[in-house]
Amino acid sequence: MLVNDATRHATVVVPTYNEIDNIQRLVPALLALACEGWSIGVCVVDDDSPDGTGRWVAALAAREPRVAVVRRVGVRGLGTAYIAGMRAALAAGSDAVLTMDADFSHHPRYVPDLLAGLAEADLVIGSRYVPGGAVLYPLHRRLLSRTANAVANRVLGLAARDATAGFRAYGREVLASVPLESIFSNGYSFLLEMLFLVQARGWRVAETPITFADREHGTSKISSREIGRALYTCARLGARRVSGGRRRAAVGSAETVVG
Ligand SMILES: Nc1nc2c(ncn2[C@@H]2O[C@H](COP(=O)(O)OP(=O)(O)O)[C@@H](O)[C@H]2O)c(=O)[nH]1
Ligand SMILES: [Mg+2]
Repeated sequence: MLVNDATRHATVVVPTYNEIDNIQRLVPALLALACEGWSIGVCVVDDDSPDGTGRWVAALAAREPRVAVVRRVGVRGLGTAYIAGMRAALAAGSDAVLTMDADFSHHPRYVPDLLAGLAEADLVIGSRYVPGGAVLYPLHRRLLSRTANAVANRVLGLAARDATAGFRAYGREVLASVPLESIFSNGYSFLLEMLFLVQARGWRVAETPITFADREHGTSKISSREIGRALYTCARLGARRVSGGRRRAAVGSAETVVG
């Protein structure tokens, strides 16, 4: 990863598992973006994709300094992939870290909006559910997403309307403040837990509208097990929220409960 001192640097972390047809178009599209005041790099975190995604990115990274790849063997998991990419981006000195799917559900054209949002917020979410946002998605996935958000907002008190969105921009300080190694959730509930921890620390969270399209190539890796895990995450963090509230009331303090 190349970090230019003159402008602020943003790294886009893209977790991949069997995304060869998407990644070959996504990385060039990200590198071609013009974002005022920012230079852009990409860090792909690949879990030994059988279709050669990691190999292709590694070959590109060997000749393109704005591209990095983390190749993991013998592990799978979206949450730990995000963490590996975030750590690599922070270690490279990035001022902002974005996360997005490889599959063009999260279109690169919104990256400048997410980065611009960091002027006023510490975490910016590319949101389907704020005015101007939209979802081009099959009905069952829309229902699943809406339900997950409704539960997350109620149980966890998350303020964002799209709390499960993986299209995000984090300021460096926000990520540095969260004990990434202590995040319990893997898979999709990682996103809920991350937002919960960011909000608990009092960071400013904003949403910018995006139109979310169905993936262009390949297949979704979401499984019914993930849905069960997300519900478990809500219950676990919800219980922590309630007991934290009781603790606060007992000591009569208004301080933010951390973690
Ligand atoms: N490294 C890694 N990436 C993953 C894993 N599971 C999913 N991904 C990637 O994470 C992103 C989101 O997954 P996706 O299948 O698009 O989920 P959906 O958008 O909810 O259907 C995609 O870029 C996937 O390739 C995993 O176990 N490891
Ligand atoms: Mg996707």
